[in-house]
Amino acid sequence: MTRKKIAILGSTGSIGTQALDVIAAHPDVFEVEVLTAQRNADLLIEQAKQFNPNAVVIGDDAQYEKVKAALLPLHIKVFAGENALASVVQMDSINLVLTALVGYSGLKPTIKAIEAGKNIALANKETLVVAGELITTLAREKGVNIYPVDSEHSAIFQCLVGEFHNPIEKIILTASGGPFRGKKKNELVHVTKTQALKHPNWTMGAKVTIDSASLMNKGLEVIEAKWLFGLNPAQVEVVVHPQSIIHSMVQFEDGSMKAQLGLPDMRLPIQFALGYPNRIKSDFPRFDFAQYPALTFEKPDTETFRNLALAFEALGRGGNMPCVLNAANEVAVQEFLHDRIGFLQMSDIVEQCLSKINYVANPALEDYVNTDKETRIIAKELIN
Ligand code: MN3
Repeated sequence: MTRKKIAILGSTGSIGTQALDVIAAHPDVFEVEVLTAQRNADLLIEQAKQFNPNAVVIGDDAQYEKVKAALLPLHIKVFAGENALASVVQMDSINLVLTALVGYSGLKPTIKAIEAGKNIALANKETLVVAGELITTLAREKGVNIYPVDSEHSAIFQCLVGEFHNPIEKIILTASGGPFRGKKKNELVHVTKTQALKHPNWTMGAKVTIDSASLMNKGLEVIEAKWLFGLNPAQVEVVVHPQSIIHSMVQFEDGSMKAQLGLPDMRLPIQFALGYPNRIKSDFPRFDFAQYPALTFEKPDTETFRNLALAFEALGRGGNMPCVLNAANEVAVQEFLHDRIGFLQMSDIVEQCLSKINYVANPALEDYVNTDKETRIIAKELIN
């Protein structure tokens, strides 16, 4: 059996390191072809020494010499900068590109990889939020498959295996509710980033953890699901399920519903995306019903957590509005992480950007680029 050659964009982040754990456990199935990191040169060097890829890219030019010197004796090619990222994903030898970059930065390299006909394991949900129509159209043209890594979308994908010809009536995305579930607005005015960064169930990067606390993560996932599975907004429902055992559900046209369950462990959806269509034996901890006598469900509180409603609004308006939502949120999260705005202000900024930025009905790539730029400027003005 030939091994799948994987390029990991963002190998030093939470998804990237867990993907390398999966690959290390199955050297007979996978090999690492490319690793890329934005700033963490030390970890990138360490990973390259362990996995011996064909090439690595360090985003930060200033660290190029350091990485090059460290990997020269191993004959690993070293590149630096954004353009290098865009060209390295097109290398002939790559079978699958795992996009684990954070935020908008994932858009261009994902487009380049699809243009080169590479199948994508998509962990960077913002790519589909910003430019879902463009990405999915391009993928269809190029005959490229996009395998979801996000646990909810992986769950839906797993429910759909063997059902691809059967229409979906609706999907139900589950949400943990985050660390502030049950709280009201007046209790959220003064919450700190330390509190927001304590997710009850999942261990993830800072951006997605803040998004989970504000329910923006679920909003972004609603948009991501729309594009991955070709749905109308009305076919996407969100239910709060604090135990994070059911990772999401699909209801078919006969009324039957399928769910995918398991302990919250990102390695499982990562491994499923990398290994598809095969399920690979793992030693991940197994779920035990006796340990969870009560799996509970409740409606999301969109009065308090307005981001989820704002995401549905952006999706309903379409065009460049999801791109506005994403850019405004990326700025808001950064400002919150730097203690410059409060938790509730994040939604204010997103809402105001959605009303201030000009609507573009059928955006091309440059419209997305401009919308992203303009939104970031407006969002920063609103803060200062
Ligand atoms: Mn998720």
